[in-house]
Amino acid sequence: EKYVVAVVGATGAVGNEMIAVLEERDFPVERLRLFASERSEGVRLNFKGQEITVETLKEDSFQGIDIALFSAGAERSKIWAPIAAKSGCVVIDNSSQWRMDPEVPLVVPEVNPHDLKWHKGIIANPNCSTIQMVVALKPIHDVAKIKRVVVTTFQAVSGTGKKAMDELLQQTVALLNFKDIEIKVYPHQIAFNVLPHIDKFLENGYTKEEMKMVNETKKIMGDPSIRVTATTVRVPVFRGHSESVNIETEKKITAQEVRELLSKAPGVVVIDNPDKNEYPLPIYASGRDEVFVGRIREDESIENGINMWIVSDNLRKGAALNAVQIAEELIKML
Ligand code: A2P
Ligand code: 11C
Repeated sequence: EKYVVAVVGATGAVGNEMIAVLEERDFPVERLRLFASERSEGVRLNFKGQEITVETLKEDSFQGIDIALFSAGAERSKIWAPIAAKSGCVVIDNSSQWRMDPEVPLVVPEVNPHDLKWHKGIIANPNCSTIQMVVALKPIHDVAKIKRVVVTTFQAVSGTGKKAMDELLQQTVALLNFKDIEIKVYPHQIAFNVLPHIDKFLENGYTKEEMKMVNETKKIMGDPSIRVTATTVRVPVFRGHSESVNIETEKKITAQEVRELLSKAPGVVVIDNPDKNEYPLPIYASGRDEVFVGRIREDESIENGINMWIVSDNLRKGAALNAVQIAEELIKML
């Protein structure tokens, strides 16, 4: 069987990747429809050697569409996802709009595929930094029960979108040519800098990105008792989020046991040979599907603790790939 699939936000950083992932994985697409803003009306994008014209959204756009992958921002998802779902289409939404809604499953197929069963037309794709972390945490949680997670992230500019990738490039070129830079996307220069600030600040002093990691982790893992605290940081990297993750477990688990466990875990690749200077790096994770884990070692400051370094392509597993994997699980259930 084949399906009519739509990508909403097709011209964006994630949307582009969604089209590529659908093609690469040979998702059974009968027809692909592409949507973006008026700015992109008439733009043609390639899918399997065919040119597809980008359309703008209208009330009846979703009629006849089976599955819609949304990545056009939370505001657009708020308006259009319910309209799409009403038309009988299943929405897989990459924005933050519906993630914490109790009526909406928040799914990482390696972690909680069972939650797909209770969807009511909208399924949420988690935040990129959360996805790569829970893929690595779940196998450990199942064996040793995670009590607490302390995470610091090093996030690529592609997480912000295309404009931020352009800004990093332009600032870098300008600075290397002793020219003035333009600062538009972030509150400060991003080239040759590190910003301890992703998304808006909230009243508790954390950023929205940090609280997404806290709240989404509990929902995906299905365990509100896991305590999570996060510091999220933007770094001048184009693609691939890196994370320093410290966990405390109820049961003792050794670094070697974690290495063995994660070596067998779906979607995970362990790269952990410090004697050869081998550990996960965003430049190698870029364009890849897996979550890479290394620097696995015991936290010597507590009884049952593990430190590790987790890297994955934020546009792939962090967004487009996870969304397409959800679609693959869905059609298996039909
Ligand atoms: P457009 O390219 O026409 O602006 P990114 O996160 O990389 O910035 O991409 C955002 C995506 O969301 C783009 O594809 C963008 O289209 C799309 N988008 C923005 N506003 C709308 C809208 N009102 N309706 C549909 N798509 C939109
Ligand atoms: C970033 N994690 O790297 C963000 C991007 O909630 O989907 C994704 C924001 C979200 O900037």
